[in-house]
Amino acid sequence: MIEHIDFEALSTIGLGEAMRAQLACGVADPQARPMRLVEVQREHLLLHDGRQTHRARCSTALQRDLQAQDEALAVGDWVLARADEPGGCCITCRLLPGRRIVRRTSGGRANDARGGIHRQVLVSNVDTALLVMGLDHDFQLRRLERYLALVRLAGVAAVLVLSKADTVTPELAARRLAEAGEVLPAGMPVLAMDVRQGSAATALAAWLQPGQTLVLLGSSGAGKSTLANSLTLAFSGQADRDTGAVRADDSRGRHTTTVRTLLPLPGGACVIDTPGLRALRLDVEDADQLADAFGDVARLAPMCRFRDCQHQQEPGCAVREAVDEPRLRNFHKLLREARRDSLTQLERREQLAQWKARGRAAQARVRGKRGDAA
Ligand SMILES: Nc1nc2c(ncn2[C@@H]2O[C@H](COP(=O)(O)OP(=O)(O)O)[C@@H](O)[C@H]2O)c(=O)[nH]1
Ligand SMILES: [Mg+2]
Ligand SMILES: [Zn+2]
Repeated sequence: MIEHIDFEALSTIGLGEAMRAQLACGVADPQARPMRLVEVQREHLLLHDGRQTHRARCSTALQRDLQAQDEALAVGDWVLARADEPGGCCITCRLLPGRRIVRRTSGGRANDARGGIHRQVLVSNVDTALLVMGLDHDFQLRRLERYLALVRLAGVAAVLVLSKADTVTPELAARRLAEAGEVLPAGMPVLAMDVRQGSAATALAAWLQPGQTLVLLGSSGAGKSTLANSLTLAFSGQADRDTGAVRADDSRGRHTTTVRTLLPLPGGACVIDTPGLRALRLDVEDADQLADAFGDVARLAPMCRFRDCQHQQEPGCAVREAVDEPRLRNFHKLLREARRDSLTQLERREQLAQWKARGRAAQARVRGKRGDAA
């Protein structure tokens, strides 16, 4: 069935080597064609076959399979789809995904089989994450650390793009560049730029090779959609913003990104634009999993006096001695969040009772003091 696969068309929507090899081995449903999920909409899914987009639904069997694994289709997934109702498709199979960026959600009930912990795949089959952060008031190291941990957990390469370089003085830009450098893993590239300019594409050319998929992550207003637009314009040479990156028929308005959308760039790479994430909980259980994003903590920990040092109050803590306090606080915060998610319902109730008891004790102390003063 390989002869029916249009590899050339698929290469325009980010078909990489691994997925090409998977397809070349033969597909499970010979009546279906490989396509890429470019957007999850309320009523249906949007697929791209390399030439055009198709509305699609998920087959009941696939839906059931995915649900049983606490899985769902995500933007960037490669799927097999058959022609369905006129103009529509039915997805019958998902190809084994490569690197995925995952966050935790607490949508489920605490007493369900997974203790209320659910994972949401934000994007699938991504090669590089562009972490976009403004050099203006958007600049926030603690948020950057969170995004860094998110992508390093996924094993996805990251590039820090500091946008709005044109809105700050060169001195401030240089200072913030240096500050960001302090929290980045060694060797991670950083670029400062005005992302509205065509030169943004030149600066990012190394990551925009054909077959590559990039995802834009960062807070709302950071410049992600603007960058996506600049990349599309640079490659197509078209001055019309409505082609490609921003759809003319988008009733939501062009400046508010509300869903994740995969945009094929004319150069052969793809970029997934995302809305800012309000709740970004990491999918981790223990400190070891944060080692990649907090390399300094991981490196220093063996030098603490106690082998099980938590880097909190213990004497002889090498981490507390050397790591900036706000950074270490953030490390603890990310861990605490993850552990709170991992608590069973019973543990959560016990924790709540403890907090209440502590609150009552504190109130009693205050009342006692007032009594003394009177
Ligand atoms: N001056 C300047 N403005 C920018 C830059 N990047 C984004 N903006 C502006 O910031 C606003 C938010 O950008 P947008 O791309 O919608 O942010 P998003 O929420 O991350 O997608 C828009 O008005 C952009 O024109 C930049 O590098 N320089
Ligand atoms: Mg946007
Ligand atoms: Zn320690």
